[in-house]
Amino acid sequence: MSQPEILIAAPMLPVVMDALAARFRVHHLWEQPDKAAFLDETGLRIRGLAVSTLFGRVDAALLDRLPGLEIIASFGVGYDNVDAAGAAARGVIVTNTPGVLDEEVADLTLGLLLATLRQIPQADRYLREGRWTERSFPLSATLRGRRVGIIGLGRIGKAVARRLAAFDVEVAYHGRSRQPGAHYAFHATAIELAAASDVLIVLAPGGPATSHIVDAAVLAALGPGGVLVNVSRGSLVDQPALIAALQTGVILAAGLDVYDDEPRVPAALIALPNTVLLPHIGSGSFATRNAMGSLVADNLIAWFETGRPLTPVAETAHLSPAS
Ligand code: 8YV
Repeated sequence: MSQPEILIAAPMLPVVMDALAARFRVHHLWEQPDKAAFLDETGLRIRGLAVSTLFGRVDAALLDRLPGLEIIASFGVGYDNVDAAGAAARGVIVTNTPGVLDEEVADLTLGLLLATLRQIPQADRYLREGRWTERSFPLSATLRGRRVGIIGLGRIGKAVARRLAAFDVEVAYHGRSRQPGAHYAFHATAIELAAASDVLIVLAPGGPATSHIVDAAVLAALGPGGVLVNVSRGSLVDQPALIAALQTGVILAAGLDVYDDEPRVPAALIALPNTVLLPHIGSGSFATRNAMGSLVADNLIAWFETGRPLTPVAETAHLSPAS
């Protein structure tokens, strides 16, 4: 039997490319000089699509060009880059990479929180600039005694909450619903959580349902000593409102790994001394990115070998045969 044809939309890690090339007839979309002509000629035969957020959005226009598509394997736990509802309506399965990055992102979240509160990058710059010899680095804020609110108590949120327990701070959360079994205080709205917190950590998925869940009012409720940490998606925070809040002392500081229009970060955010800004590195270790890449390849392999994807997203889970 001929090998299924797979389209890789944008360059991916060798662990994905090699695994797919070994089992499938693979096409590289980014190498096509005339993408429209390539899709006209080959689109009909493509049965699997591998994508990462580097590619941009998998939308109806692309799905229209791939009428024989059975599965989209997306790199990352967040899949707001894929029109999953549109895929489901066409009977196309979407998979993501949950589970393999939770601890890594949780580690980074704690690192970013501490870096923001204790001004670790600022202190490093201070030393390198030779300023320590002039005078001691100014005193910083602290994690001690802070109440931490988590927006989105999913797998990563729970991994962050577990770590925070070791830091001996109070944890509460907001999410779509109260989670049975979670012993942290639940708040029905983001604004109530912010009002009851000194640190707000944003960990919910992106997409229209959570767009600007942290807006000017939530930042005002967090208050002048408050710290915002966002490691999920830029879309959850009203970025201009955040910049204004940081400029005017509505909140104390922010630690960000994600932005509205990555990799472009507003100059106003960069100019602020009370921000720690990371270039979306939450899952970015060799080991974790390779584990995510393997799961992308394994989803495609499992689908074409057994008819069962490993980690379909909720919108398309019903399309997988029951096990
Ligand atoms: C990746 C992420 O950086 O998993 C996610 O949702 O945002 C990150 O782990 C991203 O998917 C890389 O493309």
